[in-house]
Amino acid sequence: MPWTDDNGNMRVNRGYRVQFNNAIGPYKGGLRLHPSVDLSIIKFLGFEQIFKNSLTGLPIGGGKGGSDFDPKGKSDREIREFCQSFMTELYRHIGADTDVPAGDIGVGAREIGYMFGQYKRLKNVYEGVLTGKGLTYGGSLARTEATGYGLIYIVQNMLEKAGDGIKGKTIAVSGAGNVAIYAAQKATELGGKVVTMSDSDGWIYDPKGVDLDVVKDIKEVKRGRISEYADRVGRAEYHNSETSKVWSVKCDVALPCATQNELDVNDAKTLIKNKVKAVGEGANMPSATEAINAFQAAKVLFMPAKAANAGGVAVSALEMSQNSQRLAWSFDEVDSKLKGIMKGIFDKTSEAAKQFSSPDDYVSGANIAGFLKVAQAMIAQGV
Ligand code: NDP
Ligand code: 2IT
Repeated sequence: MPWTDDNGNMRVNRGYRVQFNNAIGPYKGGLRLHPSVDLSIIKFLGFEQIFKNSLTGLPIGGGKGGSDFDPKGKSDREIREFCQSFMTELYRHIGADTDVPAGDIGVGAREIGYMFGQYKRLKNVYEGVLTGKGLTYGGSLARTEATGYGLIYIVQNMLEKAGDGIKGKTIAVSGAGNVAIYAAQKATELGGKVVTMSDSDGWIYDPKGVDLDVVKDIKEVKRGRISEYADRVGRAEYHNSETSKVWSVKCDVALPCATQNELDVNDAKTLIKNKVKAVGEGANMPSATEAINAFQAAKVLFMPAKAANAGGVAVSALEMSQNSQRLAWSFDEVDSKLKGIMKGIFDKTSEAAKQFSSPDDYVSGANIAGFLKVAQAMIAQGV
């Protein structure tokens, strides 16, 4: 995708869309803008998305896309031109009944807006071809909050089954983007204390609980760095990511919400030594396989990404429904549907865990419950 930077130089980036499986509905999944993006990353995300989307119980297939374009430090004009160029290629492959992209790392309402405008310009159709849209043109209330809220709802379900809950827990969150911020917000609302957040440069520790108004101002308004939190909140510490990670902090619940492979086996060992009770994956595949094995061996409750972060795509599917009906539901209506969907995912995952593995093995439970529906649909359709 060609675009021009603010100095008038022509730049070219590579874009991807992997349409992985449409047995149960149109391809559905986010678009990621990050310099690390390549075909391999988009394929693993698309593969996970198939089973995550199946778990939601809603009619959505699996896909993923993105580009190695780096949005950091770009002007609004550069972002707009890049997004328009991306859609100039992508529009011929997508559609409300074919493939419905959304946001992911580096793609929020601003980018979706520019892409939606370009799609409409090229196709002359007003349809729900993208989700995560702004509220003035077909977006759903609670989509912004959905992934983070959904994560906390399912972690709460998991803790409740073990006779416990979020209330009173000390929580370590990584990331400071869309998923991290709204997970921290709901966890705080339910009486938890979130003591860490991070970005790729470093992390903050706030012993009194992170002030989310400050984080939102830094990240959502100023598009700044998490280090600014420690400048603004005197009691907080800032640590460089080269020397340590949020997982070194003692916590009851750990919520990796930044990116893949951000929690390795040594981090898992530290968390276990510090008596972590539960881990919920807000990001996609943030924990290394050996880390997951260590958590399960130590009887730490572990909810894998495809179940834990499915609230985002679930509300995306609700946005598609609202667009098709040409209606807009209230925040409470969407939020209560989200809560029900996360409970449904928890129940399906627990049930499959009990039937095919052991009761607390949510990793096998989510894989098997997600897979069975897709496999049955594929066989029924004559594969
Ligand atoms: P955002 O772009 O809003 O935030 C990403 C956060 O993670 C930032 O704090 C970013 O820091 C950090 N991060 C990203 N890449 C890296 C990296 N390579 N190393 C260290 N830190 C990194 O993205 P989201 O919050 O939307 O996404 C976070 C995770 O959640 C991803 O794994 C995504 O796939 C997953 N997810 C997102 C959903 C959604 O609805 N948005 C739904 C389900 C899953 P920095 O600013 O320094 O890059
Ligand atoms: O990983 C994910 O589930 C997302 N980035 C959200 C996808 C979507 O279509 O809302």
